[in-house]
Amino acid sequence: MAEFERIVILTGAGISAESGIDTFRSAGGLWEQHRVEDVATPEGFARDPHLVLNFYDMRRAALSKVEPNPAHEALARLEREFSGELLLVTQNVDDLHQRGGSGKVLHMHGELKSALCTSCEMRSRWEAPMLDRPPCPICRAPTLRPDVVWFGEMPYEMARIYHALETCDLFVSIGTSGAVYPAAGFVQEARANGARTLELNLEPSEGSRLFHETRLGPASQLVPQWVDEVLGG
Ligand code: BJW
Repeated sequence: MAEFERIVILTGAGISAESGIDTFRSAGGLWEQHRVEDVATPEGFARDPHLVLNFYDMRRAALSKVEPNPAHEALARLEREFSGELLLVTQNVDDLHQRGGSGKVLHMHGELKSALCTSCEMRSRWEAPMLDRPPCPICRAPTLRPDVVWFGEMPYEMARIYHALETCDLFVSIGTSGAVYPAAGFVQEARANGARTLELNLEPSEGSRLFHETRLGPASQLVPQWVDEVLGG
């Protein structure tokens, strides 16, 4: 593979699928059992906070039962050994990139292990349930919600991401369906600025035709192979 100096990687639910975390849009996936409007919108939370807090409490608790897979570990190796600039952006709210060894991960859709206080708007590291409405560690108000980005809300760190997309020479999308914006538009943004674009996915995503190259297969195989190529190993 040609030498690259600035790489942006976007990951989605597919990278964690082989660790045992359901994707959203597969049959039997996370949305299959829930209406998106009920559990992933501010309106759904306002309507039924109990349902939403319980949904996220269960997903947070389930993190202790899963482990990073070779795809997460390969991206951590890339971070350690790549001599250029690397930005790892994930849409995932799990912590498997960090536990796989990545030190710098930008969680554009938030994190299960973070709480957002709707009173003081501060974010706090959070591992416990929220269903019993515990107080905010900062302002003490019982108004915590999951620190995740729901439909209609602004994802985190967009300025930093768009700046990296404008200047990267390689954009790689791993295990995401390309169904949710703004992440689904990153490939066009990078391409418009001259980057090479590569998709690694189990099956073609909605935006596959937008990439210069698509490789199909499980992330646990494709990602370590690609990292070996980049590192010349
Ligand atoms: C494997 C594999 C294996 C399986 N190996 N691969 C019309 C046009 C444009 C935009 C909009 C529009 N109408 C509405 C919007 C905006 C809306 C949106 O995109 N809606 C769409 C439905 C069209 N977006 C928003 O509201 C966003 N905010 C926003 O736009 O703000 C305004 C703004 C303006 C300008 C700039 C910036 C912003 C917010 C979106 C928030 C999404 N939140 C969620 C929930 C997070 C919390 C939680 O986890 O509960 O994020 S929704 C859900 O989807 C979650 C995911 O991060 C996200 C993406 O899902 P992902 O990761 O792609 O998973 P799947 O399941 O879809 O796909 C899995 C993939 O893995 C598949 O491709 C498989 O093939 C693959 N796979 N096994 C490799 N082993």
